[in-house]
Amino acid sequence: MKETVAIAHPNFALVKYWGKRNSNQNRPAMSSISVTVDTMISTTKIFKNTQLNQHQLFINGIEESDLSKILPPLEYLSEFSRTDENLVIESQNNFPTSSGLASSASGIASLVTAYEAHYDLCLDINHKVEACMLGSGSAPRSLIGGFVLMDHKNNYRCSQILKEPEWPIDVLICITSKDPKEISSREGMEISKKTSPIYQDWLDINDKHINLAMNAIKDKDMAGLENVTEENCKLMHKVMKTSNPSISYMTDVTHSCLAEIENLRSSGHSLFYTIDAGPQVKIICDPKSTEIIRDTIIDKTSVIDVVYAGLGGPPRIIDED
Ligand code: 2P0
Repeated sequence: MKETVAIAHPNFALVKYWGKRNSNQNRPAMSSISVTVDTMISTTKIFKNTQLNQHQLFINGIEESDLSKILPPLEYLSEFSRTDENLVIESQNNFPTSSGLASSASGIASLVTAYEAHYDLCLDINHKVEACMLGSGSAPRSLIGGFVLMDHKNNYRCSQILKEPEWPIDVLICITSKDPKEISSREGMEISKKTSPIYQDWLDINDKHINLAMNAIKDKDMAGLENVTEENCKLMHKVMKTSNPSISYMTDVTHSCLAEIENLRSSGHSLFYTIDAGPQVKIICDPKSTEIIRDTIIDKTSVIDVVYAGLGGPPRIIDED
């Protein structure tokens, strides 16, 4: 039986998406900019389901009953493959799932990539963006390597700002907890959109943050990218906090990582952070400082682990027969 296996990497947003324009089709209300990382990987195998008359999804070997993130992309893609074949989808992550490490982005991007190859489709990037977005608003960014822009004013066009070797920076992912988050991003975004008094400010500042980050990345300006990334991150977490009910994904360990980042910065190291819908801290740094940053965070905080990554490339097929 034909099986197709694809891999994709997660991406971490420097200018973030938090809030949908349209919940039905899962369309973000703002543009975002991300980095794709290399050592973290979702591996997705697909093959025809001969046992059941429905799709089945297994994540890390356990069957998932909630198919709400994969059915819309599969329905969209079936218009290109012209088949209603049911699939078994087996997805593995080499990192914690559903804990703020963008597993849905890399999971969906690897599924769309596997599907395209499985049915010999030649989809253009805009169709792949659409398929990914129907699954997860951050997933289209994982279709591209390096620094990526997803432009909501241009039909969510995704483009590469810099290729991964053009500005070699490192990403250290401080794992502060492996527990799945209590409020999903999807629920949290809807709560913030409906209740945060500063949600409109968050929407209004998006253009400015996108422009600042675009210029900083093109100029390889670490200090400029630090300013806009941290300002954008702080504002998103303020939007979450001012929501009703108030949403907070950070823990004491998250805060202790932030304190060490300030200390390292005061000692002259070039680094900055971002935090998503989870307690993990992502540190972006000059490779010259990677080792000392990693050692310091491990020595001075109670992190479970610090995962090292460089910038990663686009998804790819690793096995087809
Ligand atoms: C981002 N996050 O831009 C932001 C920052 C989390 C915080 O996109 O509902 O899994 O599937 O579109 O993409 C995580 O949310 O949400 C996310 P859905 P998604 O990376």
